[in-house]
Amino acid sequence: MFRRLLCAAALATTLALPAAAETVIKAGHGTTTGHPTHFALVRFAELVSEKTNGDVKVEVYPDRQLGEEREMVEGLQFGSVDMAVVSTGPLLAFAPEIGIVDLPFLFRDSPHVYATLDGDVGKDLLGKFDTRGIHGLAWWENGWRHLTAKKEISKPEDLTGLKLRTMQNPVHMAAFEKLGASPVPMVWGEVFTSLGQGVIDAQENPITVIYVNSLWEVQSHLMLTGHVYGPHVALFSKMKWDSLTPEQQAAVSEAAAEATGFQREKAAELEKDYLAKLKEKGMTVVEIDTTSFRDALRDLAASQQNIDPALLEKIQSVQ
Ligand code: EAX
Repeated sequence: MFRRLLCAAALATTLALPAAAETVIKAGHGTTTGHPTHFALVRFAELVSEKTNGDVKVEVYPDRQLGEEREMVEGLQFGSVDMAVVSTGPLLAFAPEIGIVDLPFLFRDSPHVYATLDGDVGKDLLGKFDTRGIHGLAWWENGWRHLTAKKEISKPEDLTGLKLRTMQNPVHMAAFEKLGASPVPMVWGEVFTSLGQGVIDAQENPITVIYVNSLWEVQSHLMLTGHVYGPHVALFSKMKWDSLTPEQQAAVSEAAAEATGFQREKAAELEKDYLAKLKEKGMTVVEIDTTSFRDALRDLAASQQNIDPALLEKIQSVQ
């Protein structure tokens, strides 16, 4: 009798259903492993694994391994990329309404940014992606964008005729044209070489992006303009999202929300550290009175067809 029981138990084990097939999420971003977004995605992956008891695994692909930012977003629509964390550069092509966050000098400070993006304004904007095959997950942080060049720029006149690389973002292009520069829209992967070859003279990005991409080697001056707050939007393929169980969707959403707070703290910590390092690398760092830039851009919003005046007023009134 005992032998028969043992055999039955052994048979049952071999016939036991294999563990549920692991779900894999391929997540890409366009900057290096030293950027706060990479730390956030690694933390997000840990949280997703914990919250799904290992059933869902996030694979992180930095450095544009899954393509330039726009290619990654297209990949979300086709299903070749499951998650991408990107700047707003390419996003206006997918959800024009997002352009409002690109307005220079829109946000007063980081608390104003977080109160806006973590409230119904941010949730509504993320919802704009739903009809475009994309699920908006969270507002992570690229950082406050500053100007770099091969000379000091302290007023708009200093930008006259300067070939300034912008993201492929009509709001940024219009802003720098208004300031007197010649905007050159360009994917991020070409910027370092183009600066080195003199194809472009200047660019603008957060301190973390400037440092982790060694821009001190091709730009001598960093002007702390903080002219735009740059989000890194965490986006999910709708195809992939719909293939998850409700429990897995809840786990992914919770993990993204927890990683948001982690990422913003990491961004602030790294920005301080990297600014000191840029000075050590010999960059001339200039504090800028941005009044003349703000004055020159006063009527920019009215000139942009995708900017909803009511939403602009709502954002400006957020406390
Ligand atoms: O996402 O294109 C840009 O200037 C972005 O800030 C950069 O790729 C990091």
